[in-house]
Amino acid sequence: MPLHLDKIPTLRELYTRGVLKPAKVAPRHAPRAALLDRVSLFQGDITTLDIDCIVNAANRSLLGGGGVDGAIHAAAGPSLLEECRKLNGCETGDAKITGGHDLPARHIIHTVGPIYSSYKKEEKAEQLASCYKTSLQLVVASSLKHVAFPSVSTGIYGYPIKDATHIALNVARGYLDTPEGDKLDRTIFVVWSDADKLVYESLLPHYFPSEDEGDTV
Ligand code: AR6
Repeated sequence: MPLHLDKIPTLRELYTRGVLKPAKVAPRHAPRAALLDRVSLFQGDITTLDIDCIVNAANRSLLGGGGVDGAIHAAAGPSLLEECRKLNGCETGDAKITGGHDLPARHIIHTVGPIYSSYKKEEKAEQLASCYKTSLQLVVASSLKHVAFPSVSTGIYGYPIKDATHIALNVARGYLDTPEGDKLDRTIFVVWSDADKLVYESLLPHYFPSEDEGDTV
């Protein structure tokens, strides 16, 4: 069943319901009321979202795989693979856009996250940040208004969920604070497991504090 944008709860709704609670320590960013209506957390299948654009956690071939990539190709149908064949792959940290094919979403941005290694933490962190930043830039450059991200690299590619979530939220907050970011109406973080949902719920208030939170660090 396609899920329309107005059924996806915003951070404001999640604060009101008590799902999100103010951070216990001073948040990293100043509260910005407008962002509470423009960011969402959603638990479920990203392929059901009836929005402008969803992001795929792909591999460098862009020719499909397991995890969310497999789910997106299965739901979008074989014509997505045909379009992907023409893209000549994608570098780690970069992103390329296709149509949504049989998905309710109009477009798919395929980004390639790093395969995690604790020996190259900084390089991996830069590559993962680049996935989010490049994808957000591509959304705006394509005049799209909404985007949904899965938790890139944290499944088969093994990136620790807490570190990856800090990177995702930091890049998104930084981008949404720019004039380009102002063009985005909704950025949705999609989680699959309960454990990942808890991580997002605990970290979101540090990057997107509710209006009545105090000083930042
Ligand atoms: N909707 C939302 N999130 C999902 C879905 C879904 N339908 N299915 C899985 N997830 P992963 P990666 C979550 O492994 O780590 C593929 O083979 C999942 O629980 O899909 O970047 C590619 O071709 C996890 O939180 O992506 C690459 O080879 C998150 O999506 C490789 O896996 C990402 O997990 C990429 O690995």
